[in-house]
Amino acid sequence: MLYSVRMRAAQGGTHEDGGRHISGAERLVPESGIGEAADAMLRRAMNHSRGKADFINITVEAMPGPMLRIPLPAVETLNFPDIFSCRLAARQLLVDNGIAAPAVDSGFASLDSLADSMRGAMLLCAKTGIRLDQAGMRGVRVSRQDCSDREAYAAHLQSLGLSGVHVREALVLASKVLAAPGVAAELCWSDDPEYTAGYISVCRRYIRLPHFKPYGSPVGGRVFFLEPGCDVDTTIEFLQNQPVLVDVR
Ligand code: WAQ
Ligand code: MG
Ligand code: MG
Ligand code: MG
Repeated sequence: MLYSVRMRAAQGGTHEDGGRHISGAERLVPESGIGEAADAMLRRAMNHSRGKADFINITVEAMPGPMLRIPLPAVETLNFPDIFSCRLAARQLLVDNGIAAPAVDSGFASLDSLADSMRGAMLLCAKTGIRLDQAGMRGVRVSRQDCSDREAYAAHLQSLGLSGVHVREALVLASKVLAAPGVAAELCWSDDPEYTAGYISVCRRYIRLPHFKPYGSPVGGRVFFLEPGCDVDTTIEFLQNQPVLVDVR
């Protein structure tokens, strides 16, 4: 049996009371790994570059149901030299893969205009760019996912020349999002001020770009582009609740 261990941390009160989102994390671990996972999350929440958390919620929950196994997408890095060229490349790739230009532009504008971080993602129509979820400033949180084999995953990342917690977590999350019914693509960059990189994922590819925002900016987030006419509730249910293990194959 695996357990979902998840954390959310805020500053200035709880998320529900308008506290500022600092950090979140998601793991699936056996019973023997709960303590270590929770401890790592606690330390991370208390030493975060976005600021010191004064509200930290760690939830531990048994996951009795069957885990869905899904593959990792192919990983590519496009080393464009600045924000303008990275964003232009991301935009073109999304448009080339079926996301309408107004929807892509709406995605960038939605993230750029965030006054503060959301805990979750915005769901936008891939054709019109209109927001489809009702989750407001909370957003839709992708939860109950992890890699199936931590050593194999670390070795895989190392073989790609990648390291660090950002890519490790983002690639697992993006794998689940790509596998979700109704999801066509994702656009993401970090809200951590020292981490300017982001990615788009579409058509089983995870494409990293090093510069989505100026160094020092706390503005980042996630947009999921949904296939027009999909059942939004089914997509949200999968993203939030379906336990998923990502396999390195
Ligand atoms: N579900 C939905 N949205 C989330 C989740 C989640 N589980 N976790 C984070 N977000 C949203 C939320 O709005 C955050 O403010 C935003 O994403 C950024 O989260 O290949 O580190 O954890 O080098 O800061 C991408 C590039 C790193 C990695 C992304 O995001 C690479 C990153 P962060
Ligand atoms: Mg994170
Ligand atoms: Mg899909
Ligand atoms: Mg962050």
